[in-house]
Amino acid sequence: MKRKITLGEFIIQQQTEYPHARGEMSQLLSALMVSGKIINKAVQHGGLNEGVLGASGDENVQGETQQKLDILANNIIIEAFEQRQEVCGIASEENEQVVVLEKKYKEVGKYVLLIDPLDGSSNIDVTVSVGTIFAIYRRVTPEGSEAILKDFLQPGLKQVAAGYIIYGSSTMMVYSTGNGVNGFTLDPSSGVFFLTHPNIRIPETGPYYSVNEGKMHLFPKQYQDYIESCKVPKSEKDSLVDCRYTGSLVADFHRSLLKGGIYLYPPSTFHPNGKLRLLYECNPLAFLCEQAGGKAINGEGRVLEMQPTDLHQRAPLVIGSTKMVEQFERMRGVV
Ligand code: P6P
Repeated sequence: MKRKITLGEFIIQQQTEYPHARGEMSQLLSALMVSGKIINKAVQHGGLNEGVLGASGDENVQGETQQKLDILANNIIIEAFEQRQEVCGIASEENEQVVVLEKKYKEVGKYVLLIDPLDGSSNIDVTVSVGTIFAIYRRVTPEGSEAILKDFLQPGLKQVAAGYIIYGSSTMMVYSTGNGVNGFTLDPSSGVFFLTHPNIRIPETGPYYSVNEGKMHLFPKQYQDYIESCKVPKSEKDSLVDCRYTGSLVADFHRSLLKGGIYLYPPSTFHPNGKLRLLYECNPLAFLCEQAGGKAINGEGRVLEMQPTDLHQRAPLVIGSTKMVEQFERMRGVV
């Protein structure tokens, strides 16, 4: 049987489709692949690595407890790009300000990278899947100058690539450069990512809804009505929709992407704009979801059309199978 193609081979194949490509995007994706392998090793070893698990004792810019692995994953990615010249700056959940990469080379890159280095990290100590989320944009300021905030505060529609690496029962890298979504599974014995999920399409409906029902009483009525509608089949023919919620966005989104379903992080009295960050959580997943034929809204309109005003701003998120998101919209008479 012919072997599956590797992520590296796939990236090169994709590059040949852009005759003028200079290979920078290929190099950038390869750097993320390498970072993912190193982070995967730290995550999979968990408690075996003395002192790697648990909280760091510090808080991130959001005032949330930083896990030691959050900081480790963040450093792994930043260090990977400090050695290269494709990216002129990085914005991270773990850094209050953008990280401007030195002009170590004759020029700095034409791309900026936005990351949640280890989303769901509070789950690590209990061995629940976690993930790295990334978004890539072309800079909007002149090449050669230092990256500035304006390079990062771009609408999600401007993403040139986005994806995630999920560290779960297996480790996968799922990404899109705007021509569909493909998934690659890491073979631990060889350290190679192989194409296992070509051209992923999200089912137009699915068997799961994913939301933290413990906060149901805090949600706006539209969200409460939709969640209740998932529990009451409209008729005998309607299959029941089950609840699945891991508390790890990447894991909950990955399930919806492959099986069909909907994930909701609503606004609430605690989080008037939801808890998830627009730039490095909502936008990259919304890009992937739309590329796979799904829908992603902020409760009002398309996530990708939002004009960011702050690096760490939050946004409500309703994302997944198109028919389920449209059912949510009908609860407010939108569709
Ligand atoms: P809650 C993890 O902190 C995260 O950002 C997402 O990965 C996850 O979906 C969400 O928060 C969980 O938040 O309020 O349900 O615990």
